[in-house]
Amino acid sequence: MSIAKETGELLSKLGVSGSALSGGDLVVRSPVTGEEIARVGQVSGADVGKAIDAAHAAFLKWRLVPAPRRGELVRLLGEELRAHKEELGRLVSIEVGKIPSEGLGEVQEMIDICDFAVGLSRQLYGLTIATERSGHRMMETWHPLGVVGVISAFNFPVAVWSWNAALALVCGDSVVWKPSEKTPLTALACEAIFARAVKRFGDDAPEGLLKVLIGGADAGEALVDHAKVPLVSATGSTRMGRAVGPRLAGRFARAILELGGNNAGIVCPSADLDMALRAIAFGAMGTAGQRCTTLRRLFVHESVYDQIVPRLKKAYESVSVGNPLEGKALVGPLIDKSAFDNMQKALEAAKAAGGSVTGGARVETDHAGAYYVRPAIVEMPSQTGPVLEETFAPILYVMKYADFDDALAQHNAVGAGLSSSIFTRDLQEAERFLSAEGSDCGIANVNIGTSGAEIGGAFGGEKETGGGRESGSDAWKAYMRRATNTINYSKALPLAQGVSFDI
Ligand code: UN1
Repeated sequence: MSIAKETGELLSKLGVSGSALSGGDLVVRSPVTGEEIARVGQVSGADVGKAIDAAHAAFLKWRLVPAPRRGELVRLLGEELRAHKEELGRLVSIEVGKIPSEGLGEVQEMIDICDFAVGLSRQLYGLTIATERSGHRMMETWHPLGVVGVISAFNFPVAVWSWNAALALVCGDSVVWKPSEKTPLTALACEAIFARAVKRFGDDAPEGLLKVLIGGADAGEALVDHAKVPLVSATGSTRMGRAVGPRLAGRFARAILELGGNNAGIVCPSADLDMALRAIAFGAMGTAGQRCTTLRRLFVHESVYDQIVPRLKKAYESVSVGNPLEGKALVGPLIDKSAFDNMQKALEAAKAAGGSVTGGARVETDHAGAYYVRPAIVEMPSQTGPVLEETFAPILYVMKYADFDDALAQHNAVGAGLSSSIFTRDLQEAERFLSAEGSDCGIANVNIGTSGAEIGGAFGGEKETGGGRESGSDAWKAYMRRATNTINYSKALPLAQGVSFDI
């Protein structure tokens, strides 16, 4: 069966009508073969305003539905995702080129955040705070915020939406989602799955709780600039964040920015090298290097360099690269030609800076429009040139270090600050890496890789990664507004700070 035909069948099973897949002007291709799999329609500027108005009207009703009842909708969404995990996971593999376990893993991440949000729907706690005045009580209340705009990237086309949507919905918000132009089909599938959950939920789910905007940058800009959108959660490049952040700040809207990563690991003298090898291989080559958490830089202590780097090179030479829909490849395709070109440019620049490259060549297939590459490992004399930038492709830069403090300084000496790892069995090194003078990233791990975070923790990073936090822990607070309430149940009116004002 052709990929286009299979895509149509999967989408029909998921509830997307065939008519949505043809006749539009956005051409959708599968990176697996480069072939066209659909043509979908795109929104115009006026459509964006209408969608936001509808979502705002939905918000006005939804905010009055008790939070645990809102949680019931997300519970149903989780059930629908469980029931359609196979189809949606396969569609992710078709549209993004992920290997089957990663396509399914992405859907599992959606199910997990739904479970998390259902529990959260009964735990949107505020504090009761000691007041300095007698006969008074002070507390805080968390209220729904409004329409939440979600802008997502191609590489996690459905999970990142679900982190935002599951939290926003239990928090009493509605959602307007602008997925990547490269992945509209998985977004349409999510819209249909959500509609099923809404139908089962019943009448108190207002129409317009979720609006999906298939369109280009102009649709994203209209969402970012709209006065009725108090929060935009945007995932993508640092370049995109530099455009979005100031526009949101200009109208005092909130931003959750989850931007580029240039994640590093440090392999210390006491590291369990077998474990480190596996973690590095998955972190650097998994998802063909197209995770924002992908391991891109590795600092290896000189005493273990010759033990681990040759083994890593072997793993790079032998890892199976190929069609993720057939067979057992561990590395699928790059998303498109421009990703391939950027990878080649970075490798050229690395060579010019004295790097020694293993891998990186195109893996030829029968499909001229598909871009498979051998992951590249590059031994660098120092951290310069392309090592300082995120290239969204499977390139791992390896550098030797002698002094732990120096490795730590190098580790932190890049613009991005998303994820980081240390491989050590030395307690002092591990704790220093996690301490205030250690890794400056939003995620810092010991003896596991940089990628593949669980949903229970807050996800995001510092510096040029944008500072936002999504998913677990108390990330929900960004999706609500906090009111501090002081109640006087006395018969007097004492003023705070001992001020007297007797009229
Ligand atoms: C992303 O690449 O934008 O930690 C998200 C991970 C995944 C999420 C990645 N749970 O790698």
